[in-house]
Amino acid sequence: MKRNCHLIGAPVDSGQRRPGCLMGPAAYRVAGLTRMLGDLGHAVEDRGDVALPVLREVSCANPAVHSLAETLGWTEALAAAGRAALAEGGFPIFLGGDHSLSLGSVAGVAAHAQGAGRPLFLLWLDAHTDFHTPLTTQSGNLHGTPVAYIAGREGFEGFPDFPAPVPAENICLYGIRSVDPEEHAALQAGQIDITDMRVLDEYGIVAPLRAFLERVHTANGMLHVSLDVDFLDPSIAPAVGTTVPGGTTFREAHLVMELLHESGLVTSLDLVELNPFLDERGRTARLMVDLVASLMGRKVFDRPTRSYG
Ligand code: HAR
Ligand code: MN
Ligand code: MN
Ligand code: MN
Repeated sequence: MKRNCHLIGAPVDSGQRRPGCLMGPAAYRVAGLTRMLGDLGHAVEDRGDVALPVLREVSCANPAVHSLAETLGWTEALAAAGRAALAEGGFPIFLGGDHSLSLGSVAGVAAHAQGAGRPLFLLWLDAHTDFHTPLTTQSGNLHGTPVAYIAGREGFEGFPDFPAPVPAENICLYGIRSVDPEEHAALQAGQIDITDMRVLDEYGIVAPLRAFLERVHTANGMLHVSLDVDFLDPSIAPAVGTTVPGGTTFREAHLVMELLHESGLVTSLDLVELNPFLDERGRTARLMVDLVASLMGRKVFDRPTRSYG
């Protein structure tokens, strides 16, 4: 399926404290993202980088939280950009930027899905569950909160109400291996599907993903994929501020992308947490671009498309 890709630069670095993520969109462009998509036969519209709007004054009951106003500004601007891309029939690809950008990208996608009367599903490829609220985070880094916002947890005072929170059974957290106690308690109490590395070690990278994709297919859902660089093992993807050992391998990650392509179900994508300042000669940026290539249809041999369900 040929797509009309809308590249949406999101030079967000307010969701954590280490400078560098704001260079992410530029690194993806330098690594050849646009050319690669064109070579695969897709149309590409590079919408440039989203600009941060004028900030409001806001405060948070948790004194650890920092850069709240900036994060809110990004949330609103990126939600509008994502919603507009989908309304035009585009396939939005958000070039981050730290993971707090998903507060906005997924809000925009959810607003569109609600208008289209389709259920939204979320595949979160990450070492972390990002299930804090602004009230539970100890680090104060809001990149650790988007899944809670998307799932409709309380504690996001000052944020726009999330349009049509995504039900727990439509969320799949994949590759998880770092969870804080407050997140753990909240996730234990809920129904979100947590495919942690323990599950992937035992069942392999394919079976749990196929089961999730089958549910998306059956429901005629839209599927947003959020790819955090730290989903990958640090040995192949060093350019991220929050490395956690024991991540997915090169082949596992490509296989995930290939299965997603074959499913034909993905309708929007985030690329997050790339910090080019921490990279080694661009290798992480290039790996991320290659993974997007697999997601968008690059393969060694063409085989008949599989259907799920
Ligand atoms: N859970 C930790 C915190 O809240 C680390 C969160 C790190 N998040 C990301 N994105 N890098 O997954 O501070
Ligand atoms: Mn267009
Ligand atoms: Mn993350
Ligand atoms: Mn992470």
